[in-house]
Amino acid sequence: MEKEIRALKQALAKANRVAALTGAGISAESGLPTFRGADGLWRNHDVMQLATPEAFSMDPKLVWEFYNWRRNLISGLTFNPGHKALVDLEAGIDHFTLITQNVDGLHLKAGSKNLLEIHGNLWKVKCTKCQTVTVDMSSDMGPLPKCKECGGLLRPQVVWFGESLDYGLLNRAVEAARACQLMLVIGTSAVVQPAASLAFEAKAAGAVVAEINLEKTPNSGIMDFVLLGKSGDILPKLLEHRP
Ligand code: BJW
Ligand code: ZN
Repeated sequence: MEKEIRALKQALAKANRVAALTGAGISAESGLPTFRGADGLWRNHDVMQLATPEAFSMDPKLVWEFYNWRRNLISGLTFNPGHKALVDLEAGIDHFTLITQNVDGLHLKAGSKNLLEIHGNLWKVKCTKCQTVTVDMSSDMGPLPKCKECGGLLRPQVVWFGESLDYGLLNRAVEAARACQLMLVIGTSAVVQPAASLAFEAKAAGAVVAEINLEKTPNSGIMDFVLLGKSGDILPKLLEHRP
C-alpha cells in the first residue's frame, strides 16, 4: 500500500490537469450513512426507493420526512480530512475539477472551488409548479413545504433515478474527465450512471485512473491504482510532503 501511495504521489506530481469524482463514501467519516452500505436503510425503507420521482408523487410527505431527517443530520456534521485533502490538492494544481455525486454540501463547506455537484444539492429546493430554485438551510422544512412565490409544493433540488442530470454540469464533468491526466475516484460504488462512466471517459482519453474505496467496485478492473482504505486516511497521505 505504501508503495502504491508513493507511485500515485509521483503521478500526481506530474499532472497539472486533475479530476476527482466523489461519492457517499467520502462523507461516511463525517458521520453520514452511505446509500448502499449496511446502514442504507431509513426507518426500514430502502433509500433507493425514496430517491425517485414516483415515490415523491405517491407520498411527498414521506420523501420530505427522509430529506428533513438528512438535513437535520447533516446540519450537525462537518467535513473530514478527506474533503479537506481535496481542497489542499486543488490549491496546488493548475486545473482541478471536483465532480461529486453527493448532495450534502460538505465539499463546499470544506472550501472546494471548482466543484460540480452533478446530483444537485440538498440545501436547494425547487418549486414543482413555477420551477423557482431557492437555497434554504433550515434543518427541518416541515412536512410539505410550499413555494413563497406561488404556493406550489417544493421538492429537493436533487437528481432522482430516472431524471436527467443538468446538461451543462454533466457536459463540464465529461469534459474534465476527457481532459484530465489523472482522475481520482473516491468512495463511490460505481453503479449509478452516468457518473460511473466518467472513469471510463478519463481512461479512454489516456488518463491515469485511481480508485480509493473500502472495497473493490465494478470499475476496479480499469484502474491503474486501487487503494483500499478510508478516504480520510488515504487522501491526506497523497498530500504529505507535497511542495
Ligand atoms: C468508503 C468509505 C470511506 C464507504 N472511504 N470509501 C445505463 C445503464 C443502466 C441504467 C442506467 C443507465 N443510465 C441511466 C440509468 C438509470 C439510472 C442508473 O444508473 N441506474 C443504475 C442503478 C442501474 N440512472 C439515472 O436514472 C440517472 N439519470 C439518467 O441517467 O438520466 C437519463 C436516463 C434515465 C433513465 C434511463 C436512461 C437514461 C440519475 C441518477 C441519479 C442518482 N440519484 C441519487 C440520489 C440523489 C439525491 C439524494 O442523495 O437524495 O444519487 S441515487 C444515489 O446513488 C445518490 C448517489 O449520488 C448515487 C451514487 O451512490 P454512491 O455515492 O456511489 O454511494 P454508495 O452508497 O453506493 O457507495 C458508497 C461507496 O463508498 C461504497 O463503495 C463504499 O465501499 C465506499 N465507502 N465508506 C472510502 N470511509
Ligand atoms: Zn412556485
